Amino acid sequence: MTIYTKHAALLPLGLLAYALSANSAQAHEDDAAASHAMDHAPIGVMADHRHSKGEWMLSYRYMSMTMDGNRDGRSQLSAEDIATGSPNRFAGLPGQPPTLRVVPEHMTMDMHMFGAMYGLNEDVTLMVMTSYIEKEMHHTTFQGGAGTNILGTFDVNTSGIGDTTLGAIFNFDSVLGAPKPRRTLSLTLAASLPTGSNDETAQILTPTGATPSPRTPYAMQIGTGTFDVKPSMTYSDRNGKLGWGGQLAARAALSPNDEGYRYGDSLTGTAWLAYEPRYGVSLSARLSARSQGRIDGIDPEIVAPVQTADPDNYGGEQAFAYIGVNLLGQNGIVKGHRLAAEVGLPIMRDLNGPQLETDSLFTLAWQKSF
Ligand SMILES: [Cu+2]
Repeated sequence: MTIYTKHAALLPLGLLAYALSANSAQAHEDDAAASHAMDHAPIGVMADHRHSKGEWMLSYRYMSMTMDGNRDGRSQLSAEDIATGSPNRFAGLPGQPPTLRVVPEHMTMDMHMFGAMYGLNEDVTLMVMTSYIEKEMHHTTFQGGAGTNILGTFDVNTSGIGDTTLGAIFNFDSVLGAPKPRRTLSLTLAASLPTGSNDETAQILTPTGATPSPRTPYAMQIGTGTFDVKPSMTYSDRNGKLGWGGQLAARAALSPNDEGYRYGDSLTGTAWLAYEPRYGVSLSARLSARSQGRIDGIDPEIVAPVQTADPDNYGGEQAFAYIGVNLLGQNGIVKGHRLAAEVGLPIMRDLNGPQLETDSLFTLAWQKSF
């Protein structure tokens, strides 16, 4: 619950901006050329909009994800279920028990994402995005090779610069036929570059009580180590105070990384509705669904009786529902600044498990064009 306390403390910033900008709002209401809060998709959607020729945008997003408890497929598993019933793929190697004896029970990921966009012309917007990522995973270690005696618990923390995305967003509005002022269709072609590390190490507690510091499992690495292609297609439209849109986005690694593996390909679809109760404010509801494959290949340095060390325990199908708000400041120091927040909760999780399940997603962001 501490994570919600932290987020709740940030929300007054948005309300402050709203209060400061609440005056001359009416003046822009009927101006078709004016920027609207809903010109941007809900903030959890990336590469959703374009910029005019010569226009820059800088952005900062704080994104947080919490995971608590495990599941396999759609069924939840307790730590004891996993310690006694989930086979260890490394069983038979020296010191490796027949079942998983170290169980991740809780994880948080905090991401600070920095982005820039630039309108090359009316048809092409360039973008670059990178991040600083912090991960924490809490584990329980069961004693020896069998039974449910708990030996102890330990936390693993990793952090660092994440992978970097470079891309271009192309204007495909004309595909939709006769132009409408607020209707857009964009095709994004982007590449993810492996600027994040994938050889992080951390101290662990083994079932025998040893405390070595091996390479951490895949889930605790910061980068993918691979060059990925990330195409996406985004549609948006509006009519008066109501807006809607959708995006289909894929990601695929071109080849295995230096350690011998690549993350599974993913496909994400999302659709949203937005409502503008007053100028400068947009409220949104969004659904997303994502499918991702297992890790392909294996890092030979990652060997441990823990689910996260098994490349097969990655990927699956998940769907989330979100509510969000976009604010576009009107006056004084917030004029032209965008603030946005979005909270997501799971509605379906079918995981290649045992795997930690995602329980909440949160994004808070600032954007400014000039
Ligand atoms: Cu932008």
